[in-house]
Amino acid sequence: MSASRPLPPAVSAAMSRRDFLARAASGTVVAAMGGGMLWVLSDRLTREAKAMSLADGRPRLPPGQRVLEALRPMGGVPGSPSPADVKIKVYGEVEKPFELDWNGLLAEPQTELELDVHCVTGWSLLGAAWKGVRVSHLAEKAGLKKTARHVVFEGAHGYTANVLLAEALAPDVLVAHRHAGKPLARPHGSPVRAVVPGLYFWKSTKWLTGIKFVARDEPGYWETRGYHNHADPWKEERYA
Ligand SMILES: Nc1nc2c(c(=O)[nH]1)N[C@H]1C(S)=C(S)[C@@H](COP(=O)(O)O)O[C@H]1N2
Ligand SMILES: [Mo]
Repeated sequence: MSASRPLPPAVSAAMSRRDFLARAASGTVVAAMGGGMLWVLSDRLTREAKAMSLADGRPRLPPGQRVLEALRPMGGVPGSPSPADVKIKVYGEVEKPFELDWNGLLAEPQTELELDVHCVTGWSLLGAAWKGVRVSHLAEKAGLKKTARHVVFEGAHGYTANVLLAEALAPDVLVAHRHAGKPLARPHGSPVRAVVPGLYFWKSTKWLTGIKFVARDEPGYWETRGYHNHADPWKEERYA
């Protein structure tokens, strides 16, 4: 929606005319509504990101993406919100499978990173803080077998997402419990989610219950429903 077009009534109710004009003047546009909330894509942030490159030369913003100002909840069936119910199985092609509860997760070495995430629906959130434990650390702790080739991130109610082992072991792949300086919000996977910033965001399983290392690939929830098995945003691997 362009900033110069009149707003639908529900949108004008959610954002005052003054706020809207200020946003329009600063180069942001109203993007979408969901659950009575307004999500704002920023033309200015999108322009700025388009001028940036990653260390390896790829553009910072993958093709076909626009920059969102804050994380947008994309749905899914939540698991228990209680830290007391956290139980993350680390298992499969490993010598020493184990389970992490909430205190166990917090007792592992913590990593804080500013990451970019890219949703297949076309929004990206750049440089927000995420805190948690590296998947590579958990793999090492479990004694990864040479037979492991893929990782399945398992969530509540049977949600799964598959990631190539080498990509899951990248240093920016986290089992995260904090975002933007706060505990994860409920719609974003509280208490614990995976964050796999190199791939479209559906790979980042919320309400995480398991990390399964497998020898043979196991396409997950969206990968068996028409989405690309790999999901590289820079190759626009959106749909199969
Ligand atoms: N357990 C679980 N994890 C999930 C999903 C889900 O439905 N269930 N949806 C995925 C999809 S499609 C996206 S785009 C992201 C959205 O994360 P967000 O709601 O924090 O933006 O979570 C992913 N992780
Ligand atoms: Mo999604």
